[in-house]
Amino acid sequence: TPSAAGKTEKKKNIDYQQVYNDIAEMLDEDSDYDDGSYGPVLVRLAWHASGTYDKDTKTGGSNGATMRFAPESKHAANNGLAIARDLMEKIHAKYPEISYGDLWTLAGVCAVQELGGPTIPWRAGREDAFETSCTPDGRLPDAGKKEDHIRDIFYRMGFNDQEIVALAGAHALGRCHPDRSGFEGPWQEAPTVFSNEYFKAISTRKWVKKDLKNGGWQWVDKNNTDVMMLPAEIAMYNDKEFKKYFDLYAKDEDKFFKDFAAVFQKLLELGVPFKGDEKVYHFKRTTE
Ligand code: CCH
Repeated sequence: TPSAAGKTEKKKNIDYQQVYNDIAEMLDEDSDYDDGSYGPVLVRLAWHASGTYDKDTKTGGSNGATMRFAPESKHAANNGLAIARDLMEKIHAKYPEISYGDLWTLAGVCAVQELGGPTIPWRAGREDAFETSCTPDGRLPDAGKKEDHIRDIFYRMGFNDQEIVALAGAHALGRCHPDRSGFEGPWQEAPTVFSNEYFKAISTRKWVKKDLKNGGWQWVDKNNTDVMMLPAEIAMYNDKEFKKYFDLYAKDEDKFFKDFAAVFQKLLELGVPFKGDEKVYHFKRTTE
């Protein structure tokens, strides 16, 4: 059962590197799942748990892990994330002291690192809340909308244009599922490797519109119609202010990795009431 919100807890004695290692081991345990890794869906869980933050009301964010509860678990944006939450229950059973917010964000960090991405500094300190803290529907971006909507959503969290584009680079990982978002396919051909390939794809390929069976549409690469871009993404790329950062990260992967590490940590920490004396973890990859 979740611990009461705000309750002062005794110092937890959790080996977070061991938690990381256990999650890492789980990532490729089912070769039939998608492209052979649970990493991408775990990154999406960490992001959707965090991206509900509203800087003005200081509500939402990863702190309460309120996606455990309806109505938030049933928000259309969260379709498919039960898979990720169920995986994390197995880890939680082994480490019952960890808060779900800490666990889900640590899993996002683990997935990015294990799939080849940068080291993401991580701190513990989230406390589980109850369903009364669930955020209203509509706080996460709608992929069918345009760049002004994307700005509204991410400015509400406190990000600027460059940070928004850096975060979007996470779409190097994973794919869209017709039964989750209604869109279909990965953003490029190597969806289990964290890289700047997303930026290379969006900036160098010829994107054409494709109608979908469900009545919607998306962009596909003219030369490989299995890879896709969301309507919101090409709208962003066509925006002058956003475009310069897409082009920057397409040319400079080191810069992307550095900026992504900082902005992903910022995302995962939005609204978390740190006391200031938390240990900052730089988890060791299982391949190191
Ligand atoms: Fe995303 N994302 N995302 N995304 N996302 C989807 C999948 C992933 C948008 C829309 C979608 C971020 C930002 C945005 C991941 C990480 C991040 C899908 C398909 C849609 C639609 C869902 C499905 O069908 O399974 C939009 C719009 C934005 C606005 O900018 C950010 C930020 C991050 C993380 C930093 C990852 C990873 C996936 C793949 C999930 C999987 O299961 O493969």
